[in-house]
Formats: sequence, structure tokens, C-alpha cells
Amino acid sequence: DYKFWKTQPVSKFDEKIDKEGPIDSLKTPADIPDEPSAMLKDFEWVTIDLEKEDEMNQVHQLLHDHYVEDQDASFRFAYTANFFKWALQPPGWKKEYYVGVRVKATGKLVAFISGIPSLLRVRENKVPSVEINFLCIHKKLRSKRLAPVLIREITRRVNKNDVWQALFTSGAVLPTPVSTCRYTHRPLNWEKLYEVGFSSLPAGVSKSQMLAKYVLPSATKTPGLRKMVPEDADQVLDLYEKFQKRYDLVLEFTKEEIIHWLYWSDEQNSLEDQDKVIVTYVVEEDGKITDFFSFYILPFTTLTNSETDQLNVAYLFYYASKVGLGDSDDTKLAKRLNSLIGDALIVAKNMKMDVFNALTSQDNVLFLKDLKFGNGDAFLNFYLFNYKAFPINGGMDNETKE
Ligand code: YNC
Ligand code: MG
Repeated sequence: DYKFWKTQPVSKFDEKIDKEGPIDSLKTPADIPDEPSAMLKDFEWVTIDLEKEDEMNQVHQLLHDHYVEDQDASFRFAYTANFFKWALQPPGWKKEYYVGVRVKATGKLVAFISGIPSLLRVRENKVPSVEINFLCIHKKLRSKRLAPVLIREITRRVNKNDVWQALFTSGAVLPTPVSTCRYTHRPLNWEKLYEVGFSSLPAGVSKSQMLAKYVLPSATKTPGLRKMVPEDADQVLDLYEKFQKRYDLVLEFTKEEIIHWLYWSDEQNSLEDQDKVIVTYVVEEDGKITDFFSFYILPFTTLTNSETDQLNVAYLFYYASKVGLGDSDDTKLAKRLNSLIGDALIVAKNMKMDVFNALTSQDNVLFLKDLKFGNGDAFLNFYLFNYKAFPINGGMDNETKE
């Protein structure tokens, strides 16, 4: 019955929203306690220093062993240290937003929660916020009401910086999602997905028919498609901002942030394909960038199959096309995105990715079905903390059908 969430500034499930905006009365950092609340006996609060390799490794280890699994506990996200550096240290990151809990006697890290600063736009309003992610509690410490204590502590630290709103996502259903999306999957290497039990063989269909269904050309088809370089940042940001006007819940980026989120660093771009974290391609026509797409790479560990222990998974991230600007025509945009994201599939396949995941968010429903994405079992809920907002369509009413 949401004993904790009932006490928090979030909208109730049945709440009628008349006006968008903050829920709590205005406060100042001086109203907020200077110290954390008491930790369980034998445990202590710590701030994790991600610049220290051993501390980064401890977070990595905790999440590797105890973070999100699928329903049958047969797959778990296989985060890498590089992925964390990208996800947790964007421009403006704050060291006090990496909160840990250690066993006093041994120093073992048993819980973690993190935040990164971000500027959110909810419809016409810009909202300085944090994005909360990687809440994780060691399996042996579950169901002891530690999660609310962690959430209150990160809230305290964020409020001390005069920030009062947050965005987070979760598979868990809590009061109250502002938007809900479904995960969809596009097999790239169907045979491997079948071997590890991620994909099944539908009745009356042969393996070779499945392989034929998912076959892709080996070369991309959009003229002018090439990898993004940092020099593209101004044009990419401009296109991103204009294209994001299509949506009601978006992150506003600076030039440094767009470079971070879409290109990151020369170093990661020179890694082997399977060790890369973020991949972005642009389309250049006469020196002008007309489109881009990006995906991030986050492998899955298979927990049941001993032979194949890793699936290479690409996740559709941001994209934009000048075809979608202004009073655009959805039929034209659908056509363009079909070939653009179709090329993303080819790039990912050539990088030895096994499956390409996408949510039903953004304009994805315009191409998911044609590009043979199939519905997954999982949903992702988007939540705003201390901000009431009208619901935002997550693409579930016209989602892709298998
Ligand atoms: C969750 N995912 O409902 P009630 S997503 C938020 N997000 O409270 P206990 C969650 N709340 O119902 P356990 C949640 N999961 O009584 C559970 N809860 O009101 C709520 N899993 O606490 C739950 N990572 O400690 C209940 O539960 C209360 O021991 C129960 O711990 C939960 O990162 C968890 O899925 C999730 O490690 C830590 O199961 C644990 O079960 C675990 O008894 C595997 O907690 C990994 C996993 C979650 C991924 C994520 C986003 C987190 C957002 C947190 C909310 C942030 C609010 C904004 C703060 C900043 C504000 C400003 C300004
Ligand atoms: Mg607990």
C-alpha cells in the first residue's frame, strides 16, 4: 500500500491534475537537515568517489551481482566500468550524488543510489532536476525498508543544492507514472538469441524461416551517413533541439552535454566495437547535417546458460531528422525514420550486436513494426518527483504488434 511513497511529493494514482507544477511548498536549502538520517546498526553512509578506480569497481561489482534481472532471473544487465563513467559522470556531475552504504566492520559496499544534474523540459516549462538511477541493494539486505532511507538521503543531498525535482524510470509500478512505454526487441543474430533462450521458435515456423525473416543487408543505404565527430556538435545540438520540440518530456542539453551523451570521448571511439558504450551516426548533405541516430551498448549476462554467457545488446537512444521539423508530415517522417533506423540496425549488426532494443517512446511507433521489432514482456515507467504533470503518451495505444 505504498507506505513510503504515500509520504512523498508524487501524484496519487487517481489524482485529477488541473495544473502542471511542483507539489511541495517552496523550501530553501537552509530548511534541509545538514546530516543524513541514522543508518541501520552495523552499517554506515559513504560518498563513493568514482574517480578512484577501486571505488568504481565496488559499485560495478555490486550492480553486476545484484542489479535488475528479467522476470525469470535468466538475464541481468552486464554493466561495464566504462558504461558507468559515461552514465554517471556527464558534465556537471556532483560527487555527493553517489551515495553508498557500507558494512562498518568490513567496508563492503551493500547499497548504492546515484543522481546526475539535468535540465528537464516538461511541455513548456524548464525544470532544473536530477535524474536518479542505479538504486541497488545487496540481495541479503532486501525488504528491510532500506530503499526509502536511500531515497530520502539522495533527496536531502539534492535539496541542499537547491534542486527540488527529479526524473526517474523503473519497471516497478509506483505512484504515479507520467508515462509508460513498452520494450521492443529486434533480433539481429536470431540464432544466438534462440540458443540462450531469449527468443523462442513460434509454432509451425522453422529456424531457417526465422533467420530469413531477420536477415539484413550488409551495407547501409542512406547517402552521406558517417560516424559523428565532435566537430558536428553544434549542428547536432541544433537539430536535436528542434526535433525534440515534437515531445513533451525532454532533456535540454548544452554543447558539452551533447558531445558527452552522443560521442563521449576519442578514447571510447577507438575501443573495439563490443567495448564501445555510445555510437552515433550523422547524415551529411552538402556540409549540412540533416539527420542523426544513436544507440548505446549494454550487454546482458545470461544466468542460466553456461556456454554463451553474454548477449550484445544495443539500445536505441536519440535520433532526429530535419524531415520531422515544423509542421511535418508523419508519413514522410515515418518513411525517413524507416530507412534511418534501418541503417542503425545494419550498423549494430556489423558491430556484432545480437539484438536491438527500443522503447515505444519518441516517434518509434512510426517504424518499429516495419523494421520487425517485436513486443517484449517488459515495461518502463517514467516518474517525476515533486512535479505534477498531465500524462504523456508512451506509444502504448498504437504500439507494434507481432
Ligand atoms: C524502485 N525501483 O515500493 P512503498 S530503478 C522506487 N524505485 O516502498 P525495501 C522503489 N521505489 O511501496 P528492497 C523501487 N523498488 O512501501 C521498490 N521501491 O512505498 C519501494 N533491486 O523498500 C517500494 N533497482 O528496501 C517500497 O525494498 C520500498 O529491499 C521498499 O529494495 C528495493 O534505479 C530495490 O531493481 C529496488 O536492488 C533497491 O529490490 C531492490 O526490495 C534492488 O524494503 C534490484 O521501496 C535492482 C533494481 C531499481 C532500478 C532506479 C530508479 C530509482 C528511483 C528512486 C526514487 C527517486 C526519487 C527522487 C529522489 C531525488 C529527489 C529530488 C529532488
Ligand atoms: Mg531493504
